[in-house]
Amino acid sequence: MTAVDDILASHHTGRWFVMGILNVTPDSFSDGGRFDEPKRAVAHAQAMIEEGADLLDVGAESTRPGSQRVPAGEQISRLAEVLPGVCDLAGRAGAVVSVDTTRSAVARFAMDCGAQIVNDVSAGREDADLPGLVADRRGALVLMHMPGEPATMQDDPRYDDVVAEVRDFLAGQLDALARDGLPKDRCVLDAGIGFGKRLEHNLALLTDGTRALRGLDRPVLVGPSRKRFIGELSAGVAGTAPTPEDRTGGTVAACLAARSAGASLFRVHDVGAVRQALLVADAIEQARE
Ligand code: HH2
Repeated sequence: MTAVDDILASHHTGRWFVMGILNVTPDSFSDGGRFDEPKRAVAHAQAMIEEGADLLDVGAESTRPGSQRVPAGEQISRLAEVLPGVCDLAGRAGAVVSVDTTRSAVARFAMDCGAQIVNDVSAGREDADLPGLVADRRGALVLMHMPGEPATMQDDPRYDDVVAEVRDFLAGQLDALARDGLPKDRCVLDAGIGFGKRLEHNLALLTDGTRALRGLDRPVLVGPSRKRFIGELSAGVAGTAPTPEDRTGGTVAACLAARSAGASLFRVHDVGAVRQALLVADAIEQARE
């Protein structure tokens, strides 16, 4: 049984949670078009729960590099056929549902269906009504670092000190949202792997970035799942870069590295593999104590 308050306390308790990704989109980089048919989406949610997902993150807008924005009304109509069923089966299984959106209208619809977390890749910058909504519902908000917009973020990402800049940005957003009525203790932080980042930025953020965000006294979420940096690192093994579906090993490695640096939420496509890896890593750690 997973409760939002357990997730919000995970940086103190040491518990971790696997968040399964469900994209009801035609164009997501890994699973686009696979789950935009409602029956298949709900069946996939069920499969991820059986693999041990503690949370399900349902999104109706791709934010992959170069993607175009999806209006709130279109996001709601994509979610309408899927979310009630997903919330129902998550509720019966003791899992929490989050909605991957930057728009308060979409978040309100999802929370009316039973979602308790809003995963906002704009970290509260896009919709001034979002913090108040999350506060009123006693939900949680994931604040993610992204420079600019998905359409342009990979054009030429540059940082003097990526870890410090991401930490300072998220610390500033925590303060800004607190002024707008959302207490810091309702927030989770995410460095935004693959969002306006080059390979070296992603690598630094998984460990040093996680430690820096932990320094802000909030739980840390990482989302390396099947992303391009894994393909870049393993290109050449079989002559070509692996497709997103063939990046499970790299996803597991990235999650374990982030776990050792203190991350407690893992947003992934491959729920069973990541959960198994985290359980084994825990057992190895306990055997040493
Ligand atoms: N990554 C994606 C989407 N949402 N949210 C958080 N908090 N962190 C992430 O790293 C993150 C996210 C992109 O991955 P995916 O949902 O698989 O693809 P797409 O955006 O193409 O739908």
